[in-house]
Amino acid sequence: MKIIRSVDISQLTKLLTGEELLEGMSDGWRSRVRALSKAITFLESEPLLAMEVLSAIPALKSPVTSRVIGVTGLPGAGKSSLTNLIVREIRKKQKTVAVLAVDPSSPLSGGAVLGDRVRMQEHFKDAGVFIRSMSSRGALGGVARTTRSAIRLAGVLGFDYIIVETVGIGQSEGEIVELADTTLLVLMPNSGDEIQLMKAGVLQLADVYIVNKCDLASPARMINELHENTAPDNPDAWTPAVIAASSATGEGLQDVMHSIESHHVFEKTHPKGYEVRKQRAVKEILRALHHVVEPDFLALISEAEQNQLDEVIEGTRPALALAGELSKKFLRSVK
Ligand SMILES: Nc1nc2c(ncn2[C@@H]2O[C@H](COP(=O)(O)OP(=O)(O)OP(=O)(O)O)[C@@H](O)[C@H]2O)c(=O)[nH]1
Ligand SMILES: [Mg+2]
Repeated sequence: MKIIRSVDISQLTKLLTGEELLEGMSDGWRSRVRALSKAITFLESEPLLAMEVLSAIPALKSPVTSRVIGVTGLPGAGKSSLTNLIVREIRKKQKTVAVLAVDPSSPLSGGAVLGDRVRMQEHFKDAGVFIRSMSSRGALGGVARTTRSAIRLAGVLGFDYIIVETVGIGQSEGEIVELADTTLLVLMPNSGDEIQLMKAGVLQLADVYIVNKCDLASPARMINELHENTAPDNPDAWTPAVIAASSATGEGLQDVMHSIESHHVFEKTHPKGYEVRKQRAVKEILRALHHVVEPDFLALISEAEQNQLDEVIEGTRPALALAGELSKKFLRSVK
């Protein structure tokens, strides 16, 4: 497949939809999965082309029905171990699942990636499970752009679930909330740092809070703190689930599965759920708009008078003022 660098979009589409098989492959599904993996490699190396590829893939015009579940939390909280168990439950119901493990750290560390391999190895041979580690490699637009594109591509294959594991608490978690239909935050008992964050309101982002490793320490204090700090102000809004769990013993797993399902039903049927999905869509469109016009605006900025740029650099002209002028220029040019 020659999609690395020179993008043959129509071929990529055929490979992803199974209309064409990869050379030497006879199994349609496995060929599609391999094509997906190659396409993600391409996205990682050429994130700026992602939008172009995505908007050109006709299959994307058909509805993408995969449910996207974000799993986030600090390093070592047990995200991969828990994901492994969730994948097992999904497979018991004969549903398919793609796992995208996003490592925002240096591609050289490889720590989390290795962890994913070990933690999820029981599923590597299962054709109904696609597991892929992704590194952001300092990509322009960050983890979010590549991940978002990878989710869309996996959606073309029609996975029932797409699980996105990301390390973080705070900023990157904000990103995952925008990408996922349901976000799980995996915490550890007795983590003073996390309790501090919670008090600062940083944690009011997830839909399901999981205090993992409760086989090692009592989760009681953390659970109480979570109940106190995550209750919504609006009684109509989704009340986040707070669950004590252990990926070592399987405790709490059924509650996690149940909460994922309840949250899905809430988003699909409750008026507030509609609001949340609408806000997510608006944000996604805004981001997409940004990506669409970015090349034109970069060109405009490079064409701007040197003295105008210098004024912004020196702080004598607000960037916002120049941006206003450039956008007027842009609008005149399209008229
Ligand atoms: N005792 C106990 N150990 C656990 C539990 N969950 C995970 N672990 C262990 O904690 C370590 C980290 O687990 P991972 O699942 O790799 O955690 P992670 O959040 O995916 O880690 P990163 O991807 O590196 O951020 C591993 O040694 C696991 O075996 C648990 O519930 N109980
Ligand atoms: Mg992990």
